[in-house]
Amino acid sequence: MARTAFITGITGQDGSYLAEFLLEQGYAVHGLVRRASGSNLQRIAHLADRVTLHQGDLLDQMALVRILKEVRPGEVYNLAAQSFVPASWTQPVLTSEIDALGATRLLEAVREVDPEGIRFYQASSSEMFGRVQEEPQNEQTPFWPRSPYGVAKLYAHWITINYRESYGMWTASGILFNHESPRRGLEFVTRKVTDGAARIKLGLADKLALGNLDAQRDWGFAGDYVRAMWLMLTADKPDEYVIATGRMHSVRDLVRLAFDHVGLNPDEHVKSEPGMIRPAEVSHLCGDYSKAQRELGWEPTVTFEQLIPMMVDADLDRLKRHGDAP
Ligand code: NAP
Ligand code: G4F
Repeated sequence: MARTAFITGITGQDGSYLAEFLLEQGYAVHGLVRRASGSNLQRIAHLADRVTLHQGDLLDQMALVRILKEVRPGEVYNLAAQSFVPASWTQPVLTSEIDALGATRLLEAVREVDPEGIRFYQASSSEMFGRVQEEPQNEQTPFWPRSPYGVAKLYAHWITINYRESYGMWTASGILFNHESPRRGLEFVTRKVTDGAARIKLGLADKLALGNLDAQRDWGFAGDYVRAMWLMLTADKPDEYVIATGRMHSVRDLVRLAFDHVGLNPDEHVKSEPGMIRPAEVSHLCGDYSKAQRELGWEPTVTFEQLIPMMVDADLDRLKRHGDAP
């Protein structure tokens, strides 16, 4: 019989790649979708007849219990979140409700429905390291989150560990560093830059306003990172793992690579706006993924130098075919 997985956040970047990956492994894939007045299914439109969607919300405890009773999954991947860091300053309470308490609601649903049979994955984040306490960051590095988002994710990270320690539940958590793809939301910096470079190349725009160009991140490819989630949930024991590339680049490097790829000089188009600097910045992040490599056999396959041109090409292609549509 096919193994059954339930994914919250299936309509997001990672959810769409994870659904594809699990279908390839022969899983029956179910996902949680929020009711919206317009479609939020673009990223999984190509999977429409292969996944089963359930309407619900991480804010709605009863719905989560009802859906788990109906689906009876062996694996639950909690990817749903308000995932945009700046929005966590303008909507801190909502961010906490979804990203922090949402994890507790889902863990409670698992505990109610099948605490021994369900394996649980929590999407933790390198944003929890915030003001970093050592270089590079590994599973033992102390946390110092710098945004309401980071604080909420840290709560979810610890409640995931706590349910393992309190109830013996099979709960794992991946501390994932930034990962990107052509499906990345347009407000995140990689996609903003690749979309911006493509627009300027095609004459649809002339300027691109960014925030802190000196910030540095460890950027990997989302397709690689969802494979790590599955390796964690199918491992012999539940644990925490850093997933990263171990290489760090600045936003300035990112801009240079994207604009070089389309033969443009960024100095003529890109500027840093003081108003776009965050109230508290995470200046740099770089992950040590050696535990995942050793215990899960995971390593990244796509480099930053491959990732960014791939995203620029996808944006050029989309803009040529559909103009301004996302
Ligand atoms: P994303 O593209 O922003 O997707 C977020 C998903 O969560 C969407 O499917 C969204 O649904 C759903 N969602 C939001 N609020 C919800 C709610 N109240 N109830 C149910 N679903 C809700 O994020 P992503 O990049 O795929 O990231 C996946 C997860 O990994 C997130 O938890 C994120 O915080 C975490 N993470 C991401 C990265 C990264 O670099 N991408 C790194 C570390 C950790 P709609 O489509 O309806 O909005
Ligand atoms: O792309 P970003 O918005 O990603 P950020 O804040 O690192 O968060 C992402 O990665 C986390 C993992 O560490 C996830 F947990 C989280 O859900 C999300 O996926 O910004 C990256 C850096 C920041 O330092 C920001 O200040 O780029 C800098 N930046 C400079 N100009 C900008 C811009 N970021 C955005 N979004 N837009 C700008 O114009």
